[in-house]
Amino acid sequence: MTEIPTMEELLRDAPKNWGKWGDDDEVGALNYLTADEVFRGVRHIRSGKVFTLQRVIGHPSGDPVWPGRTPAQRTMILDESSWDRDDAPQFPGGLHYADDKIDAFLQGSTQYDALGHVWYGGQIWNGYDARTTIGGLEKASVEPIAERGVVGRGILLDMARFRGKTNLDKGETFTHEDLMACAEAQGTSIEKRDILIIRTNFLRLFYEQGEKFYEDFCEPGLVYSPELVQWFADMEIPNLVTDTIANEVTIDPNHGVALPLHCALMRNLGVVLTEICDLERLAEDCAADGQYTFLYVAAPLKIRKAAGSPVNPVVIK
Ligand code: UVW
Repeated sequence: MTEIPTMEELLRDAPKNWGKWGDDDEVGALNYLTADEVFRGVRHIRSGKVFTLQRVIGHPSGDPVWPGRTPAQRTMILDESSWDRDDAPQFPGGLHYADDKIDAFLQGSTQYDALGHVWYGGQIWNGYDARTTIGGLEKASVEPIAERGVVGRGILLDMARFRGKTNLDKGETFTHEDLMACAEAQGTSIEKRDILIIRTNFLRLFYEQGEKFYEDFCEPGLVYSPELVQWFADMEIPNLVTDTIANEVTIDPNHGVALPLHCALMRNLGVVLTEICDLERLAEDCAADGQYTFLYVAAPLKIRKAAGSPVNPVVIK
């Protein structure tokens, strides 16, 4: 077997947007989403139909997470059974209420990754020292993304439907050229600065298979090539949104490296990644009315120093 290259070797000549938006930038390619991009998205609202893209937390069949993470746990703190207890708080007038909390990986449900979420070679997005992640991200955390919000023209690329499948298979790959062909088959085209929303419906298998889903874990998705990375740079793609856990084929079949696009897109170009979305209702509607472009709006939570945040993105058609 040929030797697996390091990320540094693989991405030695890869393009970078470091410094493009200043030495102190923390939101990367989201800078492309100017007011003009907001209006371009708004011009694609036709019917006023609204779709939310978050997967429910607490699905009866469990919640899909990246191996090693655990699904969010919700705990009831106060409910109707609590108020007879001696230690229950008392409020004048007989007020009772329900309280609960969740213990959750910030990347353990539909989520925005901060630009400082992945790195190699000791540097994160914009060249910041990776040691700034110790104890919490001092640079390129999710907070600046949450502060600015994400609004622009979204385009659904229904790769599962394009390939005539219910869902893409384990390890199945596609390229930027496939995305363009998919858009064309849908009667549209990918434009510069579009927010790309890719449907594989792969997580259907998680709900069907449970723990077996993690055997030989390899999600389908975009596959690394220098041409694909250059295309993302040239197209000024601000945000890549998918319905898989990690937005790209888990192990690049050509080099054996795990998640190289996280590094090439997020760390080097500042493309923001959004994962674990539920695109089913939106995809059904797009197939029915033939409208695959729309206004996309998302705001992760403002969590200081966090590497990611849960989110419920909204699409308006
Ligand atoms: C990793 O980067 C490991 O996971 P994700 O981007 O899916 O949160």
